[in-house]
Amino acid sequence: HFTTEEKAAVASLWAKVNVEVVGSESLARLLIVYPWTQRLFDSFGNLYSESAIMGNPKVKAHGRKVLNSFGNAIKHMDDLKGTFTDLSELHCDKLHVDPENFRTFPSYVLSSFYSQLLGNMILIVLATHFSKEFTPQMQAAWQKLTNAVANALAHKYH
Ligand code: ZNH
Repeated sequence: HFTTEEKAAVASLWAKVNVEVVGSESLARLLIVYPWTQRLFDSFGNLYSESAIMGNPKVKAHGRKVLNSFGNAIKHMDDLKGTFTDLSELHCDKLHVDPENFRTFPSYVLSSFYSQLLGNMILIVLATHFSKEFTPQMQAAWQKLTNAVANALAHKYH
């Protein structure tokens, strides 16, 4: 559950976020730092180098889509599970495709785990874009949100 202060903190930063820039950079970083996540995006074409990933138009478009969905979550912070019901189903199916060593985990575990990783990338990108405003309180509120979104995305199969 989010306090009034946490909601206000998240909303105040969100109002200044460039969804295109932060979304594409976060997804690009996920693909660079955890290269095995590239496997889920084989239709995206050239992901062979850092600059290829950063410049890939499909990474940009998908990053924007994912962050817009985050923006929708910010409007419904009291009902994240309800907000992500359909997306949860989609992700638990999609993210099933995975390297051998992950096959032992059910898809909702993967879905949550991958989303935690992406959430951490979003935190890093926000921190670099809003250095002064990204106070410990701000960081804590966003961390709570990214964790809650990851849980909501995996909720359908719990
Ligand atoms: Zn995801 C899709 C959101 C995470 C992978 N996604 C998607 C979409 C959205 C999202 C909105 C679209 C849908 C439709 O179209 O209907 N995601 C999201 C969010 C998050 C996520 C909010 C958080 C956190 N994802 C994720 C991750 C991954 C993913 C982590 C991996 C790694 N997704 C995905 C895929 C897809 C999606 C693969 C599909 C794509 C295409 O296009 O095909």
